[in-house]
Amino acid sequence: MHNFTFAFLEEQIKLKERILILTHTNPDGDAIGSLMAIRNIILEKGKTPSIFFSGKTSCNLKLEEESLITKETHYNQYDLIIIVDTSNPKRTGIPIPSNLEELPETFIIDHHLKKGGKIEYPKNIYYYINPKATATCEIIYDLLKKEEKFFSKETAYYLLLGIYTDSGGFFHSNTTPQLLKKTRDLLKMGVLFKNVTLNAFKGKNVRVLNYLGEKISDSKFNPELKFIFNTVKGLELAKKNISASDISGLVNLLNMCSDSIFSLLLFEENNLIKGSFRSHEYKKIDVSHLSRFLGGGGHKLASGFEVPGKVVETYKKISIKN
Ligand SMILES: [Mn+2]
Repeated sequence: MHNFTFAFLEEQIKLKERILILTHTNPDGDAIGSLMAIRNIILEKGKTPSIFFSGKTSCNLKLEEESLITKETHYNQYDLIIIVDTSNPKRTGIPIPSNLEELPETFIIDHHLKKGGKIEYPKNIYYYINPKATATCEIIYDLLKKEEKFFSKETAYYLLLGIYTDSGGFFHSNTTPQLLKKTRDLLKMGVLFKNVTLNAFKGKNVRVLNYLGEKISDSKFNPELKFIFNTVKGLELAKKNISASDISGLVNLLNMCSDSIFSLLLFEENNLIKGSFRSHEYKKIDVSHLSRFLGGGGHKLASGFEVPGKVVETYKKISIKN
């Protein structure tokens, strides 16, 4: 689903002077990779765009990248905005007007579908959304290749960072033969694979490993519905000086269980519960149905939702107290 070509985006970049690139808060490897890839592409055209993101990142950010972030910023300081890896401008961490028409010309490149799967944007917002793509970086790669655009080795590095992290290091079922072919092409450009893997996943310290161990050993299995789950509380993490991104792989670790058809992790903080579901292709369940039922969204094998309240667990039941 798209209403622009890369050539059109390039034209707009040429015409505009004040360009801002945004991504979702707590950016992952694909968010950072796609943001930096677009930044490089614009730099190579002789313009210096501003970049902004907020929160903690789950990939190892180089200090150089962190130092590039624009501090406080407002949309009316720009005449072109590019948003990557989220189709919801409100998830970018900058104040967004309730009427999106007030935004300057904005381009969205993403692989997530909004709740309900509908795309409704005013005319000043152009979108390129492909929910079949493994990563936003894969979409950018496809756009560049399709329109035969040149891109540098540095851009290729960032594209591979996003592809590698959003496929779980080629471990998740979204690792398609086409994705591996694209990876081969990027590596052929001279990208060092060890740099990608080093920057993609943080090493875990003893404190974090012990905590993950605790959460695996006291995870619960529901024998009737055949799912494995656990709850993590923000306060508990703060006491142990562990960040939410340190344990972002926990739901995948629970999903290693072959007795369950899916794993569920509930993260409770400030009277808000964020739930994550994971499954595997062989388990034959579409967890996006579950998260949609709870007002969220996502993919067949990885989805999530948010509900206000606190988790109340009893032996047989998990309920939510407001
Ligand atoms: Mn992504």
